Amino acid sequence: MKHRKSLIAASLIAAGMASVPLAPAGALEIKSSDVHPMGYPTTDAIAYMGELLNTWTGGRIGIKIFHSMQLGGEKEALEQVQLGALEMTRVSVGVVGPIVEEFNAFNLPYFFRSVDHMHKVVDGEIGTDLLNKLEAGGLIGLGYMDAGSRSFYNNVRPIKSIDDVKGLKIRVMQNPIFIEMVNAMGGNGLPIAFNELYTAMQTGVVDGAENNPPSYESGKHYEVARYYTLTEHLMVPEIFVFSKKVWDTLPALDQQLIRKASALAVERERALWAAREQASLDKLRAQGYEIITDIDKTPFIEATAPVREKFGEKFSDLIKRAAAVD
Ligand code: GTR
Repeated sequence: MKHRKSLIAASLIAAGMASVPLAPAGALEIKSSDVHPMGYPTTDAIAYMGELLNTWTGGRIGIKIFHSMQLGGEKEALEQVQLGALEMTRVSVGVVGPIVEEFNAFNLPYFFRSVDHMHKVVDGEIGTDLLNKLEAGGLIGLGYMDAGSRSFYNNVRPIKSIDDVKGLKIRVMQNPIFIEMVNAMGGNGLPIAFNELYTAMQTGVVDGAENNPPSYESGKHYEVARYYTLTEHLMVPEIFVFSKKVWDTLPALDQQLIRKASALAVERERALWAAREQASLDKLRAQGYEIITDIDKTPFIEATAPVREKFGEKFSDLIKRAAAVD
């Protein structure tokens, strides 16, 4: 009897095991982080990339997205990817300067002439060269995404001219260029991680920050910094990168599939971006937020000339090449 019972148990276990699908050989779950929630152009594009990989490989490769700052800020995420603890992350080029210094050209205020100019630079030789340089820093650059232009918001006063920036404590991304940029305009730039920003504004550690309309809207920053002025002083692209440590262990075919899916994710993000930028502005206006658009940018451009000179000096050739792209 005892013997029979254990036989049944054994066969049940065997049956149970047979019904659990075994992970296909060479299965790869790509963990990818983003500070934005799902439903944002960048996270949606990475989710789309995951769907493509899933379909192409019959479920062998997939992407699990750690969104909404679950893994902290962008600096930490990049470190995790360099170590190979995380396979992928999508970050702003704003925090990539310490890894490949030339990226800082894209972080200079009023650097790109237009979205079209930015696309031509990042999609051309310059953009590709810079992505390739990431390899020495332990990262595989997979592509650029759009993030529009960044503008000021704060809770003290509407910025109607550069004089209104005077004395404002403005949060910036963790890069000295942005601190000096705000200081050059008369404000006080303070580097704070994105995941700490809302509280920093709420508690008055800073008076405001600067970002594109979708981030301002999606992060509900308007709740604690109601005055938004389209100074459009930065046009910082975003990138998504893969851990070189993990990449080097992948078969060439998987690398190709990831590259192919990345290119399609870029296309998807750019289409989503254009629509989202407009939708965010519409939503804010509908909620009664006044967005100042008729601002004279010339004093802002002039005030930041020393920042472009100081930080651009080291890569003046690259800057000339980018300026010549049309
Ligand atoms: C957003 C960007 C994020 C992050 C954030 C910030 O526009 O999409 O990657 O860089 O700005 O200000 O930290």
